[in-house]
Amino acid sequence: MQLSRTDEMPAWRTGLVHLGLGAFARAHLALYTEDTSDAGWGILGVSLQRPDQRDLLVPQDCLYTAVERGPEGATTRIVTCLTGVLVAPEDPEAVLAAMSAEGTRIVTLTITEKGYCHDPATGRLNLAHPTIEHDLAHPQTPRGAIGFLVEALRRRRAAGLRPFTVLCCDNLPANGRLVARLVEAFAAQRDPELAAWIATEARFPCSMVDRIVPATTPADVAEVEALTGYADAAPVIHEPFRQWVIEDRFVDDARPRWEAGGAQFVAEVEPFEHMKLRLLNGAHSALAYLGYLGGYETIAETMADPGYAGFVERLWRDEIVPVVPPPPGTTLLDYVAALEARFRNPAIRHRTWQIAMDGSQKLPQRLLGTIRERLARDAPLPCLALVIAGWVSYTSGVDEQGEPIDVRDPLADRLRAVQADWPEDPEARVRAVLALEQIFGADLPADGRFVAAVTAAYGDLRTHGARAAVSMTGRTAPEAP
Ligand code: CS2
Repeated sequence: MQLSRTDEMPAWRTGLVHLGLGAFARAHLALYTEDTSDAGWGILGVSLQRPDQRDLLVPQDCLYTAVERGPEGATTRIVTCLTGVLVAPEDPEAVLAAMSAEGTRIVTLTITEKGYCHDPATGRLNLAHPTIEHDLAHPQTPRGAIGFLVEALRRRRAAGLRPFTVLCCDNLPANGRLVARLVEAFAAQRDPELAAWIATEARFPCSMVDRIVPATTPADVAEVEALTGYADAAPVIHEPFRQWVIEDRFVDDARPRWEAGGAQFVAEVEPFEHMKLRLLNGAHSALAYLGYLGGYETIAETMADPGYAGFVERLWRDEIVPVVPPPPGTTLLDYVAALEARFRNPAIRHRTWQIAMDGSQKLPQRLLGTIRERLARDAPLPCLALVIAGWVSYTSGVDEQGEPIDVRDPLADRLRAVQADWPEDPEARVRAVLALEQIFGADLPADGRFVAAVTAAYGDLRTHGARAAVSMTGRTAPEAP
């Protein structure tokens, strides 16, 4: 049977435009919105690149199945709150019209780290980025999220409308403030008065989002039909856990009652975000690079290896937890115990290769902040150093068997080229990668303790291989023979 709308379903109207309609937003934002049962807050999804989501969703009336997979089994739910899907490159005007419509009060974003066209080390807008250059030269037909936001805000101002709230749902530090800075910097290039209006009238709340949502596979599609009896070309698969902590700062207080689904509205998101980015995402990236190099396909498989489970435990307990301040009402060791169970969930097949993507954009907020904290305390960081060494090794593009790795990263070519300059000299290779200031800033490459720790860890990886290096790193006492 085909999925199609029925009279019993709520008649959602667009109140929110979402840029970057991927599996994560459909399994997080959309479910929280569905839980409000407030039909005035339907979501119009926008794909900034490819037509795939639209092509799959529109023929089924923009309905889809959310499949919750826990260790004990799966439950399904039909999501109804999507009002349409637009494909920006095909019709940027339609996207701008929707964003500047009076009924649109919020624009949410999940465009991944690289979608912001910023310098990950400093958080500043990269004016030399091809998308930014294009959008400044052709502001009426933008390609990137920042260009769309600024043009839509300009149109709202020209039409005498209130601005929308921009709610960033990507894993970036102080994500609302970051986007505000980028939008204002871009707007200032176009019109300083517009930039000033945005700065005073618009709102960019910070938020911390959390739910593990692996990419949907053909096997998932087949399983959903077997479970539900419906043919759904675009289901999303997610874990039971979800969390959303949002700074309560919206234009005219216009927002859905997301607390109905358990979202927390707080004055200060930063402690929650630090905890999540550094403990969850930091460990995810660690398992992604070192697990991939060790020959593991998914996070759950990697965690099933006691060598890796012990490593990530030491990474959390000895190196990250001591330098992360706990958010109000949270015990970090409980948080970590819950994370371990989430990572072990065998029903979620989250590929190490998927998480390994775009490391150059992810490392700063996931790992380098923690590394700076430890260096400031002159504290050892063997596990963190091994993770960075794992990333260096991964981005060389060749695995431990000499097979090519499909490295997806905006800096992939650069990373490979830098390493290829030093075929016979591993230390020089590591130094050359760590010297990339857009990732490591100016401070880390100049810190002899950091460079020495990563170089030593890289040596261990090459000599012993990832599985053995992981098992031995960070143990205070050597293992009994
Ligand atoms: C993952 C995240 O792909 C990745 O880099 O670390 O998508 C992670 O699954 C989510 O942030 C969990 O909330």
